[in-house]
Amino acid sequence: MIEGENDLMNRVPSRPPLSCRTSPPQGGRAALRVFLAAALFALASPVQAASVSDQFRAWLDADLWPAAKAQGVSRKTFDAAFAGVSPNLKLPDLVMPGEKPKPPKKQHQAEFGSPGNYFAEKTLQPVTSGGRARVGRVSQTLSAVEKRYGVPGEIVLAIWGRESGFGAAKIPYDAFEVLGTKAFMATRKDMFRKEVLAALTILQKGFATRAMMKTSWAGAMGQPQFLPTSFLNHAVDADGDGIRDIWTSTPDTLASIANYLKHYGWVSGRDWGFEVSVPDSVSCALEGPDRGKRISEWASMGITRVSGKPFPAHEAKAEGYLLMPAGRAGPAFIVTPNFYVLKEYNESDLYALFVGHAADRIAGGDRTFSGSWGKVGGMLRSDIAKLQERLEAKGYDVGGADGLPGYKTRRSIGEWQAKNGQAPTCFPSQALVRSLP
Ligand SMILES: [Ca+2]
Repeated sequence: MIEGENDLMNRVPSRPPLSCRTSPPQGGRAALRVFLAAALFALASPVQAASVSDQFRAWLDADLWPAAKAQGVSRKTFDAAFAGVSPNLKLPDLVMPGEKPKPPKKQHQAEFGSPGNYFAEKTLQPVTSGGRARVGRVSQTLSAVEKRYGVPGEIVLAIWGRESGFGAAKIPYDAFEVLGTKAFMATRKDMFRKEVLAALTILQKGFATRAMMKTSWAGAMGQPQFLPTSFLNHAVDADGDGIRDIWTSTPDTLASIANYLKHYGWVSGRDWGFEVSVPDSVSCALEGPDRGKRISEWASMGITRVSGKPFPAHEAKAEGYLLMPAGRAGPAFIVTPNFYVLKEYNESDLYALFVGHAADRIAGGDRTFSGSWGKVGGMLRSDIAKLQERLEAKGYDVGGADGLPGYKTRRSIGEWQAKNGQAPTCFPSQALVRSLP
């Protein structure tokens, strides 16, 4: 069991969703709204656009500067960081000054969308074949990293590939433009305020130059896609040049990813998890990191590995957790505490599963899941939120009615279905929205 694991963390990414990190999401209504607002500012109302910029400048001086100063940032550093910076109104998830934030109706984060799309071969292949191609090239670094941090090389490669295409992804934004805009006017501005202050600390302490500090549109920096607080806490200098260079150094990037996982409790010697068959006699409502059992107990309930092999002996006597990301409409897994460590990198079951699965393929050759994903994940967030509210009204814990179907929502659905004489599916559906009073 991971300390502090809860459904809020389960369903709200602690970091920006990586599928959206290198380019703004296409077609998201919120993004479109912001884009239109930005276009309106630019075309029809230059005075208003100027006024947002003026308000940003006033906020920098009156609000952010005192906070930065209090943590040891000099005026010179502060001014250098924000020289020439004005709010970037094209970034998604912004709230115009004077407006109220609106919860998104549509699901535009791939991490919480259709699992079938998320695990498409065209998405997996570049990570797995790219990872295999690099095993030889960076073998010395990988074995040093494995030895020092206890994290398997293929896990580090899978994250590197997923986050930045092994450093090939364009990460073109200025950290202070993105983080400054978001701290000023994003839906999660408190979180970004901490991040922009951390970015100022990085600059003040000379850990990186402003020119180096490039981010995705979501403010995540460099090849491991670290937010500035993660950089301060987890980045390491592995090539010995004295700089924690997560932008251009491969050894620093790989060691920093492994160090991050180690800090979050990666258990050396344990797997991340195994795909399994779950008989109908075992309820899908048993899933979740707070319902762990010895893996041998899960096996005695009739759960078997799809490979036909038994669970490794050292795993069988340790704790494991049932994971069914699409309920009965998709593959099932017994995962270890390391699965939840991967979720610390991005709070989504599908993300952690992608990394574990890609790592298995890098190490052991391409294979697909034995179970197939049903047509799930296409519902509107607003409809899932409606379902969650109805379950909450009946006393079920769904981890907050946020429209994201995390394990608390999935198993509450299963429990309600069982209680009402239905075969548990443990996943939201339109039929459930209609039938659940
Ligand atoms: Ca270095």
